[in-house]
Amino acid sequence: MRFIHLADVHLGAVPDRGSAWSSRREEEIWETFRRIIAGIRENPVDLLFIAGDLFHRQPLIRDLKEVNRLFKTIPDTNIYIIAGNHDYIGRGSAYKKFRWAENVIFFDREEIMCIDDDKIPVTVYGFSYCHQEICESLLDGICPEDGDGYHILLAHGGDEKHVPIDFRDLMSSGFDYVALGHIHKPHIFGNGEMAYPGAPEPIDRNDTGEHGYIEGWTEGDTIRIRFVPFATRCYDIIELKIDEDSTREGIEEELTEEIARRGQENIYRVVLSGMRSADLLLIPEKLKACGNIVDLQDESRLMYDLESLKKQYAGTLVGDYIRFFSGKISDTEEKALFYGLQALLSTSRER
Ligand SMILES: [Mn+2]
Repeated sequence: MRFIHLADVHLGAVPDRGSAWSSRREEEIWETFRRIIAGIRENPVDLLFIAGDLFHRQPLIRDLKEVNRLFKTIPDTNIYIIAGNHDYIGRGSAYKKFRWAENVIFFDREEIMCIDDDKIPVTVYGFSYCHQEICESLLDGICPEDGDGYHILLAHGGDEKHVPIDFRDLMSSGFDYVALGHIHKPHIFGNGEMAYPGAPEPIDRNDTGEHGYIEGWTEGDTIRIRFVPFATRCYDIIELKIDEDSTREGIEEELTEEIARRGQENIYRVVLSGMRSADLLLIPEKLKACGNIVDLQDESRLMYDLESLKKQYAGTLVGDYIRFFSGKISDTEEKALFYGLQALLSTSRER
């Protein structure tokens, strides 16, 4: 038996709204989903699990028609779907009256149901969201029913407002596999008894690292899984260290090279750190043009000539402040000194 476990596809999401790559990313989320289905068409699996948030928001009928059309192209795969907190089955939800293809099993209730597969000895358990939040620990004390075959649970959540989960309990609850959804970062528990596949494509700037899906198969009595990286691009953080010799052109060049090295297609958050001299003038727009940069954070501190400042500001608060830190100081104290100076000097200048 082989299966694929997906979650948090978030079809319809528009990542980094307002940026140059935003609409392309919207398409890529759909394309990656289509690529996964195409992969199943070429190399069929018995089961496909979609553990919630297939859609970023309430799906329209036409969205359901499109995924259903894709599901029809893999008739040998039974597809089990639960709705998550983003695509919950709210009042008037298109999910309610939709007629799925024969190979699709949609859990339409906010209570745990269990369904025996019609082809292979597998029982699938699951529940959907009918509300945006479920604060109740719906999974506490859950265990599989008696019966042969594999018992697989689909569940969406794991935080305070979305079905709090005691992961240790759930892992040892007796299911052969627990297919989770909701957390966008992939995570495999224990020896693979339970996993979050994460979002197949990262949805926002916090979804750093690899993204893809989980592939599973049976070996005798046990289920084995592996994470399959599949995303078109990733979010990454670049830290640029600045020192007193840094120049604007040098920093831009360094950033351009680093982006080329890590992947031009990826989307970056850039953090500037270190000490910069007073004559370094950075142009944020120029730095942002070095690649797909969603955020530029300047945490660098101005380098001060303490001796001359001390003389210049003798007898004032600034002078006293520098004197307070004189002698040997720790890294933290040095930070405090420079941050404090930056604040004091900028306010004294404003006056
Ligand atoms: Mn979710």
